Parts: sequence; C-alpha cells; structure tokens
Amino acid sequence: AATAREEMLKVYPRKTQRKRGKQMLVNENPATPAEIGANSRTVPGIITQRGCSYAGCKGVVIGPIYDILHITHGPIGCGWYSWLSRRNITKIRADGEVNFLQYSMSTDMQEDHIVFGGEKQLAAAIQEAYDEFHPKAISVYATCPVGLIGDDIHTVCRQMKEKLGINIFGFSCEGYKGVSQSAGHHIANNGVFKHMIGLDDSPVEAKYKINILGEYNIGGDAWEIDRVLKLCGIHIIGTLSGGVSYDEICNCHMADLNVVMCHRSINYMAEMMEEKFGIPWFKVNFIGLEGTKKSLRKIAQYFGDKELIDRVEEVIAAEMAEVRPVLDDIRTRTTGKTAALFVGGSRAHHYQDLFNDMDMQVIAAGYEFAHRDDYEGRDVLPHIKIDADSRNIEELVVTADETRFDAAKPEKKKALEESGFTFSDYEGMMRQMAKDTLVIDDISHHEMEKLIEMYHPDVIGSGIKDKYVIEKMGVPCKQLHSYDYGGPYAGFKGAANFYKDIDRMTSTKVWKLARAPWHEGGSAPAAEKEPAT
Ligand code: CFM
Ligand code: HCA
Repeated sequence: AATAREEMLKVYPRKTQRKRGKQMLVNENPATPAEIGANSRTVPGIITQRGCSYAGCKGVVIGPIYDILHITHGPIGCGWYSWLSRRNITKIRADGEVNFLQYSMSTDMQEDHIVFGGEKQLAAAIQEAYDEFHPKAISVYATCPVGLIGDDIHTVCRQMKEKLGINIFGFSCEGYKGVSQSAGHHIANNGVFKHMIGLDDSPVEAKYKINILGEYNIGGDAWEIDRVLKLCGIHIIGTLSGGVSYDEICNCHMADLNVVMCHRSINYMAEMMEEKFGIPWFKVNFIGLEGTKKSLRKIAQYFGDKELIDRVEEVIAAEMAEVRPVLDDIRTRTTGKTAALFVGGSRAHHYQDLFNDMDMQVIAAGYEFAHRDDYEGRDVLPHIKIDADSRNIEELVVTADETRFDAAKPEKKKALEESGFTFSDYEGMMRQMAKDTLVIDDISHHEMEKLIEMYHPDVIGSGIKDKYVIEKMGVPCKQLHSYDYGGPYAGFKGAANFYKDIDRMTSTKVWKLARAPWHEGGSAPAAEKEPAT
C-alpha cells in the first residue's frame, strides 16, 4: 500500500505532493486512526469528483422534499444539472398530495439580469410559480452569479411570503461557498431548521416514534427501511429528506428519537434538534445485514420494551431466512474478491459492510468531501481546525425551546449512557477498515488509474464522473450514488439485490474481453495483468 501511495504521488509537483500526501494514508493502526487531510480545497488542475455547495443544498438535502416548489435563481445550467439527476425517488402516498419533483424551476438568468440585478425576476418567478401550482411552500436557491452580483434573495422571499401567505425561504448556497457540496449540507440544515422544523405540534399517535435523518431514498432505500420498521411496529414521522413531505418535516420534532444514517450531510440537524427539543440521536446503518440487525436492535433497546425487543428479533429471523440462502450461494463466487470504494461522504464506509457480508476485501476507500470525523470518528471533533472556508458557513446558536424542550429525554439518555449505551456517536470509516488498506480523500483520476494498475480490484464503487474511465481499464464499476438504475440496497431485501448485482458484475468474463483501441498491438489490457499485492 505504501508503494502504491508513492506511485500515485510521484508525478505531482512538490507542493502538491505535500498536500495530497496528507490526504492519502495507509491505515496502519485501524484502532487509532492517523490524522487525514480532509475538507480542504482541491488542488487546481487535479480531476476531482466533487460537486458544489448548491448541489449539496438543493440537490441533496432539500431538493427531495416533494411538495414544496424549488426555484433555482440562476442561469439555467444549474437547474438543469440538478433536474432528476440524483435518484432520490418519490411517490404520492395519500389522496390530495402533490409531487413537484418532476419539474425544474429556474429564473433562467440572462446577461442583463447579471448586469442590472435579478431580484425583480425572482419575485416574478415566485409569483408565476404560485399562480400555477399553489404550493404549501417555496424555496429559493442562490447560484454563483447571484452571490457575485449580490441579489438579496432573503428579502425577496420575505416580501413574497407576506404577500402570498405561504412559507417562502431562501438559501445562500452559491456553488463557490465551500470546498465541496458539504458546505451546502450545512446551509441546508440551517434553513430547514429555521424555516420548517417545529412549525406543527400536532400529536402523533404511535408508540415508538422516530425520524431517520440522512436517508434520501436513493433507488427506494427509504421505502425498504420503512417496510422493515413497520414490521417491527416502529413509526417514522419524517425521513430527512427521502420521499418526505413538507408537513412531515414541520411535525418531526414530535419524535422520541432521531437515528442518523448519513452523518456527513445531517449531523448538524441531529445536534440542533437535540439542543432545542431534547431529542437524542445515535448513528445507525441500514446498509448490510450486520448493520441493519444492529441498528434495529439498538432502536429497540432505546425504547426498552420487551414486546418491541421480541418483535424485532422475530422480524430479523424471518428476513434472514429469506436472504441467507442468497448470500450463501453468492459467497461461493465472491469470497476473496476485492473492491475499492470512492463515494461522497458516507457510502464509502457503509457499503464496506455489504462487501464484508460477501467475504470480499475492501482494499482502498475514500470519501469525496467528508470531514476528519467521518474518517477518524467524532472524538476528533474538538481537534479539527476551522479554516477560512468553513468559517464561511453560519453556525446557528440554538437554545432549549421554552415550552417544547422535553427534559425527560435527556434524563432517559443519561440513564441509558450509564448502562453503556452510546449516543451522538460515530466511529468513522478507518476503524472499520483492515490494517494497511489505503484511505484516499478526494481521489483524482490519476490516482484512480494508478490504483487500478497496481491492484486491479474486481469491482470499484464510484460515481458517474469516473465510471467509464474505470470500465475502459477493464474493471466493472458500480455507481454507489445512483445504483445504476438498480436498488434498493438498504435493509434485508436491498442487501439481496446488492449481492446479486455484484455477483453478476464480478463473475462475468466480459471485462477480460474488453480491449480498448489503443491496446491494439500495444500492451495487454489491465484485466490480463497479474494484480499487485
Ligand atoms: Fe450522504 Fe447521500 Fe453520501 Fe451525501 Fe452525495 Fe448521495 Fe453520496 Mo451522491 S447525502 S454524503 S452529498 S449518503 S448525493 S444520497 S450518493 S455523494 S455518499
Ligand atoms: C452531487 C450528486 C451526486 C453525483 C453523483 C455522481 C449524486 O454530488 O451533486 O457523481 O455520480 O449522488 O447524484 O453525488
């Protein structure tokens, strides 16, 4: 692994070597992870897979709320780019509901708006959208040029909110706001918290009420999680923000517990809801059989009712009886194969569990934009240096709600903690990875090519920006963002889907037959070379 790392760094100028060197580690002591350089600017000229702050705010966190109208204030490209390109799927679940996600609304800024200002255009767009659709709420997203010319989207939103009498709010999520989409997550969390959370105090009639935070229903994952929890008798008030409605979000502070799937995109919300309402949170993972079982058991333990604990065991037994034979069969072909995962800010970790289920080894992994805590665990939080790029993003000061803070919850939390139960926890990716595996933050195309040449993994989990580069080198690539039209991969049925897809991809001989034109008469395709160890 150390040689591979050196090989990757070799071509860079000295200054880049120093910077990238900190972002690429050999995981020498998994139990005490080394410090990794993360959440810093990509070196100009390096081909990165990262996105922008607008993508993280509109595309990822708020965009999936299906019955509010999302208006992109900017040139049409930004609205176009984020128009159904992420697979956060939705359906209407009750009579009278609306789903606006098939629309892409934009102010379609032109040159004269950049020169003379686009505020009038924005007010007109909100009016037009309101007249046409009469939504419950409208949210407005600023793109790079809007921030550069200084359009005051928040005043426009406030004025239109007064005029139309519906909830209208804006996000200053200009693409350049941070070093990646991660900044947009934080901006989105702040906005959802300020403008939606806590608006509706209607009681929810259910014995065990939770929210799932950081689950976006890619390929139907949230529906599978919902199915399993329903079988157990656990009620989800809101899934933030997969397949979720405006009303559910306004009401989700009525939950007993928040469980967090994607720590990177939504840890801010979990913390703020605890401070304001007293709702405790812990990390779960519904990707992989072990993670799913562990997460269900932990939720049952939190409530502590024997009836629920028993019910969860019954559900696990019944679901495992279905998926175990699938896994047993597939393992005969996947055992010992290798994988590398480079995805976003949580999946490069979560999906290791599914590969472990299949007895496959993850030889290298990394996030695109996660922070040190997602690599090394939340215990490093006090030691993370705040730089100019992160200081850019507002930190909300949150205090306990005078009437709605439920003091019984922190008491319950304390009692459970005394018995060894953990809350507000995330141990990060590196602790779970094997010794001497490679950990690479914000991997570049050059490093990916070197990795393939040296390790030739049986499959790589990544995204659209490098999928075909990888496949041209004779390695199958599973998109772990969109699932390549597949999924769900969460929960029990999702795990079975994943095993089957990976089995197909790693068992076919087609990759060995792929011969790129430049190989004609030249060197053999990578697939025929012996993998390095
Ligand atoms: Fe969280 Fe996500 Fe991810 Fe993410 Fe994303 Fe995504 Fe992702 Mo693409 S919220 S960090 S910003 S799990 S869109 S659903 S797949 S990069 S690993
Ligand atoms: C985003 C969205 C994305 C991109 C996926 C990819 C997604 O970052 O703006 O690069 O393949 O999941 O759709 O992460």
